[in-house]
This record gives sequence, structure tokens and C-alpha cells, in this order.
Amino acid sequence: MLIFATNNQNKVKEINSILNGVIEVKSLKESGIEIDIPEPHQTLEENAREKSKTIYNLTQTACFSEDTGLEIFLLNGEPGVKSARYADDENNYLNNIDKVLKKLAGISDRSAQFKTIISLLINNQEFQFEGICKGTITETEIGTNGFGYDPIFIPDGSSKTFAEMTIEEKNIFSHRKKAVAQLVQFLKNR
Ligand code: ITT
Repeated sequence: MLIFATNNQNKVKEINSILNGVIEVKSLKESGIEIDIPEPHQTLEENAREKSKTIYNLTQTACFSEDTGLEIFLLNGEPGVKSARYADDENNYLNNIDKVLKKLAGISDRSAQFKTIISLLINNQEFQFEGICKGTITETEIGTNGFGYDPIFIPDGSSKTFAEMTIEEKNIFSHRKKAVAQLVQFLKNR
């Protein structure tokens, strides 16, 4: 059993759908852990490590976390590590999307990528896995599924935004799916 160190229930849903029971995972909520883990660092890698270490130190149980960012090419990789709190301190998805669309107004190169870093902590040793999904940012929000920046991101190879897809469709393309696939492979080979 692995604890998934996240407070984001959308991530829990996606990871459960990807794993489909192959590995037993318990969210913080299911483990009865209520904690707001700080993400003080300047990289996804360090923030992911902060989250898994915090929960490992608390539980002494194998666990993993993930930190994800949307990186927009012409904005020098913004919002990146600041994705949750791009517009303000509140992790407000609509305000964050609004800020991205305003910054990209009139810009035709809208290429971007989602990057997920998973940090796994087992027996006090850390292992990291990365998943990248390349795509483009739309001119307006399209679709109501998913979370975060999903309504403005079209993955390469599709004509739909993530927010127009079911979780299963999003998993065909997603950063999170690619990082989790590596995690599963690693655990199988141990
Ligand atoms: P935890 O730290 O508790 O896991 P969080 O929501 O703070 O949850 P992150 O710091 O990793 O998670 O995420 C940063 C933001 O990036 C998140 O709030 C969303 O706005 C966005 N995001 C992450 N994954 C996404 C996805 O698959 N699709 C769209 N937006 C995503």
C-alpha cells in the first residue's frame, strides 16, 4: 500500500483511474491525515520531494506525491512551478486561466506543456519520475470536465481540450499518466 500525498481530489480520481487497482493507493483523506503541505521551492522536483518527505516523516509509510506545472513556451515557462497560485494566493482555477489568456492575448505561438514530477519515498530513499504532455493553449475556455487549466489546453494529437474529455480520454495523453506509468514500472521491477 502506498499513501498518495495530495489534497487535490481531482488528482486522486485520475490516479485511481490510471492504476485501476494495480497498486493499492490511499489518499491523505482516506488515511485520516489533514495537513496543508507547504510548497516553498522554485522547482517542481523540490516541491514534490517536500510533499513526500513531509508525509513519510509523519507516517513512516511508503508514499508518493506529485507536483505539476503548466509551462508556456513564450512566457518563459510560466506559470510553471507557480501554477496553483499564478493569479493570487487562492489556487483559484478561473483567475489563473484568466491571467494566462490575458498574457497570451494576440500571441499566435501558444505552445505549452504540462509537466508532472512524482516523488516516491520508500525505506527513506527517494525516486523521481517525470511525465510531459505537449500541446497548445486555446483562445477561450472550452469544456467543463477536469480541473485547473484543463479548459484551455489541447494536447498534441487531439482537437479537444482536456476539459472536453472523460478521465479515460485524458489518460491517453496526460503528463500524469506518463509519470505514473514509470512509477508502476519501477515498482514492478523492484
Ligand atoms: P497537491 O499539492 O495537494 O497535490 P495542488 O492542487 O496544490 O495539489 P500542484 O501544486 O501540483 O497541486 O498543482 C498546481 C496546479 O496546476 C493545480 O492547482 C492546477 O491548477 C494545475 N494542474 C495540475 N495538474 C493539472 C492537470 O492535469 N490539468 C490541469 N491543470 C492541472
